[in-house]
Amino acid sequence: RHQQGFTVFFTGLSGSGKSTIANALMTRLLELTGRPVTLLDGDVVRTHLSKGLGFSREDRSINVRRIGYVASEITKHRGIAICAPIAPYEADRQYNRQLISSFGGYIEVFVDTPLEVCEQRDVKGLYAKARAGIIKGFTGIDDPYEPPSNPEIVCRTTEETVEQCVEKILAYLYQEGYL
Ligand code: GGZ
Repeated sequence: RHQQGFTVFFTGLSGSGKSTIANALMTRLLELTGRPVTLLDGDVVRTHLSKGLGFSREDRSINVRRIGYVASEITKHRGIAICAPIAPYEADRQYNRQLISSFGGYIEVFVDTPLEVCEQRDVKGLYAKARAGIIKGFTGIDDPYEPPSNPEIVCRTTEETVEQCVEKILAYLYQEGYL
């Protein structure tokens, strides 16, 4: 069978839970499909693919579009890509959506965790540094996050567990014929 490739593109604030859900989704997709799954996570991308880029509007845009380009190649060759950058700008997400959709599925997942919750969690202590002015231009504090206007799926991590978010995404993928 020649199944279509697809990309699950997570977007949300730092500490929203993107990486956690993305990793759990990858595990489930590997179990269920046996197909190759490529995870393009923020940290790994910025140490390799986007090494040297910072967090200006321009650099974030380049970073997010590079991720989109790699995901589009994977999707074109019938693979499965999972991306999990903040991707704060609607224009970059729309650009990726158009590019990836021309080769296969594009499923945008908005991890809609309120800023207050991300800040309370502050797993890496970055929000505290941003509040103290040690980090400048931190998303949600003194840099913008434009919420997606047309995501396929919204995950509310204050109301749903990681497993429930993953099951919701899998149900959508079955429903749309990607699995
Ligand atoms: C936002 C920053 C910043 C600034 C460093 N703003 O919790 P993390 O650490 O692992 O997730 C954040 C990550 C964001 O990188 P992305 O490539 O996902 O961002 S974007 O899509 O906007 O290009 C955070 C860390 O990098 N980090 N400085 N100023 N996050």
